[in-house]
Amino acid sequence: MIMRPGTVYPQLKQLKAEGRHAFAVLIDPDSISPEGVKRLAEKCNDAAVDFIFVGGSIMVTAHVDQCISQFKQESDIPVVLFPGSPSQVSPCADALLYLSLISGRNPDLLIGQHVVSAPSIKASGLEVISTGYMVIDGGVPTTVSYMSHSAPIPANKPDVALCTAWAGELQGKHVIYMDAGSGAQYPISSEMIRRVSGNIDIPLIVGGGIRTPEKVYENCQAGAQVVVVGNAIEKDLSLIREMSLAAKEAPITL
Ligand code: 1GP
Repeated sequence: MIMRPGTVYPQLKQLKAEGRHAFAVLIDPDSISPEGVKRLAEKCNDAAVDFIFVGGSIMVTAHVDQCISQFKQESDIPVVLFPGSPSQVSPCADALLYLSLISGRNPDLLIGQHVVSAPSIKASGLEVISTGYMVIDGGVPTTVSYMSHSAPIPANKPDVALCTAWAGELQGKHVIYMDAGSGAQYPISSEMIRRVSGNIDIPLIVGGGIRTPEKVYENCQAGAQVVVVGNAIEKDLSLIREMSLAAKEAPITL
């Protein structure tokens, strides 16, 4: 079985090495129409968005394939799967975030579902990016915390976040993804992002509850390599341009 040579992870590593920042738009295939995908692709192309993340909690595989294929007809932006369950693996994407919920204590989300999905991932040939996934308390219960019976890391405990990220790094994860959860009331604090990013050698992805270009800038300034926004863009496509620009204009963080 031949795994596709990666193009996404080298880009993430380069961002980290050069202290630069990128912007990703999260699409939930269940809540976008075919016309919506086309409109979104145009906006993302115009705004030079760096990555498209595709994920959702209850996605149906047929939608995922269709949505990605359609996006790819309109755009060359790399599409990265951010799956909520093993059924969401699509060979149409460019890469897959292979998530282990390292902030939780549920063996199923640390290794169980990985065993179940391994054959289809191998067969897909996707670029696989081993990801330490950390849920941070964003003020409202998240789907992932509910489904996994795992408490998120408290928002005011940057040291717990750092130790968790370190553990992920020591286990050989390629990236750390800190997520306050879709629609979080409070996005992750700059203090926590700075603490984690400044002390790990692997790229850091941050998302959840980010609603303004200023917040995107702030998160990048604190050291996030990639900032991900979903909900806010679903409501207002015009945010894409300013948010993408904010990530690119943020100062270099080494
Ligand atoms: C990606 O879960 C986030 O990490 C997306 O969150 O939908 O709140 O932007 P929003």
